[in-house]
Amino acid sequence: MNNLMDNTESEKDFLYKILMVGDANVGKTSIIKKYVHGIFSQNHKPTIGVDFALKVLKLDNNLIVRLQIWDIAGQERFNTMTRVYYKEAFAAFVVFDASSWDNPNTLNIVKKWKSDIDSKVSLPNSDESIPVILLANKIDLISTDNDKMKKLTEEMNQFCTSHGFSAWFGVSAKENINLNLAHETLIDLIFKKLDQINQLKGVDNDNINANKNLDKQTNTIDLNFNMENLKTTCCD
Ligand code: G3D
Ligand code: MG
Repeated sequence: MNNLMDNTESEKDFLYKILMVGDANVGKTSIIKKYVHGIFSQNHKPTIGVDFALKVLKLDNNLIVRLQIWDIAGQERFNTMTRVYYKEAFAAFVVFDASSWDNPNTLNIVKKWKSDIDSKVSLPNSDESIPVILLANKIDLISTDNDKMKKLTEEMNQFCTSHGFSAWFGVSAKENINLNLAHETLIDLIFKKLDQINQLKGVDNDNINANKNLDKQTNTIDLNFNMENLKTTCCD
C-alpha cells in the first residue's frame, strides 16, 4: 500500500523524569546548568531540597524526548525525603568528584547513593530497577595526569560491574566534557529497558513508556502527592 497515511508516522513525544544525585559539592547543579542552559557559573547558591530543569531533545523527525532532571541536594542523603523525590523516575545519575576519587570514602558514598536508589524506586508500573549511570565529574582537574586517569578507568570499569551501574563517564561541567554522551546513553538505556519490559509483557504499553503526570512544557512539576505547592525552577 502506498497512501499518505502510510508515510505519515505519528510523532512520539516522551517525558522522562531523571535523577541527579550525589553528595553536596560534587557538581550536580553545575552539570545540569551546563547541559540544559549551556552555562557554567561559580558561586551559585547551594541547592536546597530539590530543583528541576527541562531539556528537550528532538532525536529524529518523529521523536521528541523531554528530560525532566531533578537536582537533589546532597544533604538530602538517605533521609526520608529521597523516596518522595525518586518517585516515578526512569533513570538516575550518581555523581562524585573525580578529583577526590582516591579518598576511600568517595566510593563508599557512591555505593550508598546507589543502594538508596535501588531500594526506593523501580520503573513505573514494573519491578525493574531503573538504569543508573555513574558520573566522575570535575575530570578537568585530573585529565592531564595520565597515571591517575588510567587507574581511575580501571577501577571504575570494575566498580560499575560489581555495583550494578549501567555505565560510567568522566565528565566536566566546567569544560563540557561528555555531558551530551552521558545523557544520550541514559536515554538509550531507558529505551532498551522499556523495550525489554514491553516484550516480556507482550504489549506496547504506552503507560509505562513515559511519565504522564509531569508538565511537558515547563520545568514546573505536578508532584501529585503531598507537595502540591512545591513549584520551582532550576538553578537560579
Ligand atoms: P552540587 O550541586 O553537587 O552541590 P555544585 O555542586 O554544582 O554547586 O558545584 C560545587 C563546586 O564545584 C562549585 O565550586 C563548582 O564551580 C565546582 N564544579 C562543578 N563542576 C565542576 C567541574 O566540572 N570542574 C571543576 N573544576 N569544578 C566544578 P564553587 O567554588 O563555586 O563552590
Ligand atoms: Mg546543587
